[in-house]
Amino acid sequence: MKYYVTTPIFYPNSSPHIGTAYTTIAADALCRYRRMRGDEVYFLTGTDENAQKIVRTAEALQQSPKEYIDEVVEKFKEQWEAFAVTHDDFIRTTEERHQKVVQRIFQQLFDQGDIYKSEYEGWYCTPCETFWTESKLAEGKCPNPDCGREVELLKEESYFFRLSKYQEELLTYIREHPEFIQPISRRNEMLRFIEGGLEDLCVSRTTFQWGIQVPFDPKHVVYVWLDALINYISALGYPDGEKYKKYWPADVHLMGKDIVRFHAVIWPIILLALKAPLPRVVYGHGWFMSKEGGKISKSRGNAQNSFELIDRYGSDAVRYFLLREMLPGADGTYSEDNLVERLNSDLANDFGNFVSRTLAMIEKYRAGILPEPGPDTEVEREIQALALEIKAKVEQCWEAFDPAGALEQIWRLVSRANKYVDETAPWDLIKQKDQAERLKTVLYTCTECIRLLQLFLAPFMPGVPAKIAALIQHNADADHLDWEDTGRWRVLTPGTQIRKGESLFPRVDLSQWEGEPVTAAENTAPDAGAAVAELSEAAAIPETPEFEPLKEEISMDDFAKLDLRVVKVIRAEKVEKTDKLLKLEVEMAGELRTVVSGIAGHYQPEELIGKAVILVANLKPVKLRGIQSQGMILAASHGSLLEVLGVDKELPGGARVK
Ligand code: ME8
Repeated sequence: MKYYVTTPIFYPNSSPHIGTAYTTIAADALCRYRRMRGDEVYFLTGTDENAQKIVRTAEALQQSPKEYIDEVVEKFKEQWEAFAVTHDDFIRTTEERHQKVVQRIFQQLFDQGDIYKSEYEGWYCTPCETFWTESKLAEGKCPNPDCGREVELLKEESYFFRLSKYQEELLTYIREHPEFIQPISRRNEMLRFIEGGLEDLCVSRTTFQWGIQVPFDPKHVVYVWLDALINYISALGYPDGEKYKKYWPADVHLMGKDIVRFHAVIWPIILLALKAPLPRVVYGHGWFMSKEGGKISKSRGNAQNSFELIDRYGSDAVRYFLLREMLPGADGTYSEDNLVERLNSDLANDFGNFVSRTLAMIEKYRAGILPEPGPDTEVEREIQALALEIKAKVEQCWEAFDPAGALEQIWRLVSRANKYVDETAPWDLIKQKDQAERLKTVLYTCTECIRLLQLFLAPFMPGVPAKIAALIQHNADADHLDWEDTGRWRVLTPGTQIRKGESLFPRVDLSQWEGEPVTAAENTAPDAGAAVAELSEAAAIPETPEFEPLKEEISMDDFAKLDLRVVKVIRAEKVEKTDKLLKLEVEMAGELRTVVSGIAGHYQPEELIGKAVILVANLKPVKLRGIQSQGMILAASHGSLLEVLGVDKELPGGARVK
């Protein structure tokens, strides 16, 4: 059977981190399991490169978008390699093979009347790359509960996609296909959302050029989500590529809950309009949260450097932790303490210890030769039955995209096997002459359990099978394991030379690193939503920003000399032939003033319009690039970060800041 699995294509506006890693590792584990079953798996991941926020981040770093993304994309590829991810393809949406398909689909949808030209007036959240109507905003900000950032008012000529036309067809489809959106909580959420009514979606932009051009109207670029979703078929060579014919529809699109809405509404409607089959399953897992409660993300600065984590604990242990910790329909908690605890208890104590004690006994009692077992007794039959039961349960968990559930099942075998050793006490059996046969059965059975665990754990920890193969001389071709072997019993060949080897998972102690947790993910890519850069035109972006030293003390009178006022930005435009300067027109108690501000690297002019910001109103005017600048806008900056200060409620232009 063919089996097509995808991850989201990630925005390369930040380095990969443990959150983005989760989806890809979960997809990899699923693919590995499916390959063991003999399925013809196709596994796609990639990067989503035509987003506006990419341009902003690149600008803030004074790089061209292409130069910038090429670097970050390399990091993604390195991360997947370090985590032993076995994707078959990595698609980048700046590749021609993708762009062609997007243009073709845009043209077709336009030709058949599903896309039409009109004018968009509404709000755009750049960090989320999402359009919002006024009524959906939360107190004027992005309503996405994880965002809440400023939105920009857009008014531009745009193309629209007739989502509303397909609303009923989509609802019928979802109702008739209970497996389509999973888990059930997300399905219910989506049904409510669609039943609330779909509005046509703005699918083009004219205010910037970065993106895929609308083929028949090149001043427009295609809205990034329409472009991004199409990756799932452009990578297969839609519409007539061999891979498309073979693998589409996808068996599962895996993703975090944040983007289920796009995959459960826009994507199926594109496919309905193209008369192409819909994916079998859209699965939205929860988020990894930090111990303090926030989502793990680059913009919150709580994302650990995953390369450093792998160096410390090994890729298998980090994979195990992530896959074990995310329960279906819930969020997971990430902390290095939890990771160490799981590693020590599950991997070192339970699993690793079972393997070492078994093999050490074979070495000690049987000179390292796997004995010929005597007849199974009730307890061995019970373990065999348990293994069969676990096999069936693990299969069900994989069907339900629940790796944590599968691991929980597998650990029933680990626990039972440890208990078996304790109950049968081989160290006593060796002392009793009439128990020689029994001892052989026990040692053989324990080694059979190691073989079963080698197979069960292979999808989760791809390094484990080869390590075990070296010890028990079985399944040497660790890349071609057969899932059906988990249902067989007494497979190992007696007489095999066993090696005790090193312990599979040595215990670790955080104090090994002097209690220092792994550092935050490298900040090569500041979050675009936080609008970044330097205030002064000449200042370079420091690698590791230092806080500026405090200035000398001043008196209250000195401070009172400053006249700080709230002003409203009425107009904003770039100062020609500069990268850094914006010319702002601001209103203060009915008076208009012109101010030149060095923030163009951090804000698009249109982002500032309507904002209430703070002006040093009694600063002697200066001429900058021939423009008289009447005051200075306040902004806070640190390293490459910069934010203009402002007020966000009802204060009018002219209000005094004291
Ligand atoms: O949304 N916990 O890209 P993105 C779990 N380009 N998963 C997390 C996570 C966390 N804390 N943080 C991120 C985009 N993720 C679009 C997708 S697809 C056609 C376009 C994972 O870089 C999770 O899979 O913001 C989430 O959905 C995805 O990263 C968002 O990645």
